[in-house]
Amino acid sequence: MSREPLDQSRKLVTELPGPKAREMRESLDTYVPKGVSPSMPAFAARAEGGIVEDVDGNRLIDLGSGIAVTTVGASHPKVVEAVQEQVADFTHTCFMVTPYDSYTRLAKRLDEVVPISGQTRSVLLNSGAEAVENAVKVARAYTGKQAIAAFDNAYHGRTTLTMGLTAKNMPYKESFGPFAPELYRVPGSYPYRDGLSGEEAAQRTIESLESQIGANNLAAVIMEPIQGEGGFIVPAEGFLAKVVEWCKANDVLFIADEVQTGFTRTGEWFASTTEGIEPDLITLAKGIAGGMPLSAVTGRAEVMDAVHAGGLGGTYGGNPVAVAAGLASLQVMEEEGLADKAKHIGEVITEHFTQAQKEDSRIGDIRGRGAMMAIEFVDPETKEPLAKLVNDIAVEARKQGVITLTAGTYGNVLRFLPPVVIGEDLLKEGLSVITDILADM
Ligand code: PLZ
Repeated sequence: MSREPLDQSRKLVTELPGPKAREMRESLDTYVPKGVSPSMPAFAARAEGGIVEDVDGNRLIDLGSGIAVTTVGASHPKVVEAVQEQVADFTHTCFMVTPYDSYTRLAKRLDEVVPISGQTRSVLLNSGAEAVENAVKVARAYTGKQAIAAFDNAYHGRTTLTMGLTAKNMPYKESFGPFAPELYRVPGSYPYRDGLSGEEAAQRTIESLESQIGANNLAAVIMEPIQGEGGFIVPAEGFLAKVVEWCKANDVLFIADEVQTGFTRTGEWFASTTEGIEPDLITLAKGIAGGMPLSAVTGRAEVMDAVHAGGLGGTYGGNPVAVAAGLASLQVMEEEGLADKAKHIGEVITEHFTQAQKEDSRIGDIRGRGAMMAIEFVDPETKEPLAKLVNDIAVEARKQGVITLTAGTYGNVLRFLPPVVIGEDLLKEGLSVITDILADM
């Protein structure tokens, strides 16, 4: 089935929300609980490359990729073809009942790209949170220990276990306790705010791990190599390597949560590579399958095999349609050199906001890596977080047809996660919309 390609330009033919979107929103508010609250004043009709077209015919610039998912674009032709073929063959058998080879082929492909030397094995699942849950199960089974340490500003999901690992209360945890036991939080590295070198921050982390948990009780340390929802916090150089070194010396596993940073997003297959670390387990999701729900835990074979037969699984885990999309997406990433494209996107965004920062000192920090960049807005005198400003910018940008995401423990971070296939002109236009709004505020 071939269709006209979606024009890669922004175009507003109605105000946002348009008349159809208004009606749909009314219906949404009737039938969908307010706990689920979409931010865009538009309803999607189609999406491709760097554009989402809405039901009223407006074309929006996508600077969010559905939260870092559509790295290869929302309907890459190769992914569409792979999905259509698979859907016609079979939609489901349950891998735990009647296996299919594509699952294994994807596991083999992950073995080739993850930054873990030696044989790895992968279990395929449905969501990022489910991957984190399973990594914790594996780590406990392997070490025979229970405690899991996560960091300040961490985000690992919304399920009962992963909420406990996630740092921020509103909106993720408020009124949902009690949380699972044996989850601990330790300070990490936030160079813009703590002013510590990687070495100093790691020392602080290690002291906390030793004094509050004890290596004898600690199964694993879990960390996002760049903290995502927490505000795209890039740890100071050397921080991660030091923490991983401590883990290895103390029989504690290190789990890299690369759900958001993975699959070329930061300019390498995985952010762990840039940090020079080798995790024992990696959690993967989002970019893995071009928008189909799929996740994975990939880890050293010896560690993964600590779990007894039947101990890992789930009805839909590694669904064949999602797996087909995964295989196709990884191929696209390689063929189209998306890691290099992501690096270039990082340069364009950095350049744009470095210019803007010269005129506007509320731009406190420009950080991130590759196609995962963020701006932290602060009061220039006090460094107080400017959450309202960020929210106002995001709301206005959305009205002007630019899909914009916020982040940060204090809500004062504007983050950019464009599809890595986005055209450069489109990206620059999206960024200009944002800096023009900023100049007016
Ligand atoms: N680990 C590092 O970034 C998901 C969440 C959006 P799921 N981040 C986006 C929201 O408000 O729910 C994420 C992540 C990291 C785990 C997860 C969880 O992945 O696929 O959303 O479960």
